[in-house]
Amino acid sequence: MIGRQYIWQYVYPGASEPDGLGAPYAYETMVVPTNTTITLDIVSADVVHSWWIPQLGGKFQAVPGYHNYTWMKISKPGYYKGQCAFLCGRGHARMIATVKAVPTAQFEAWLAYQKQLIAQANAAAQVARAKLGAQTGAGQVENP
Ligand SMILES: [Cu+2]
Repeated sequence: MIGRQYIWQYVYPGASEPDGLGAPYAYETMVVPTNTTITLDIVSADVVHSWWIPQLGGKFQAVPGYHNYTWMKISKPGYYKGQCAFLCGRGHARMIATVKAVPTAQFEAWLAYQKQLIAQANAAAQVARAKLGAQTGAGQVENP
């Protein structure tokens, strides 16, 4: 989980590249399977934030340069809503957080779809890079 002014990003395991790229991710809403222990590695990209969803327990700070860890296990499917609980700048009030808990099969389908979207985007980028690489002359732009 990455806190940044002014949005929460949730990066799931499953990076296809060593630098972490290719991992499925989501903003604002973290989709999780029910009846499963979810471990969270909480970091910040800029300033201190605090992830707080009252129905799921206490506040967890995202502090630059540190990792904070917690876990949760949700039995009831549904939406759990919260808000950044540490004044982090002008957009703090808009820094909302939601956990969407769904049955495991639904979560697996969602995750597979996210991976598929990333694979499609990577394939499209590869085509675009090849096209750019085939062009001659610096700064030459193909007319669409
Ligand atoms: Cu905040």
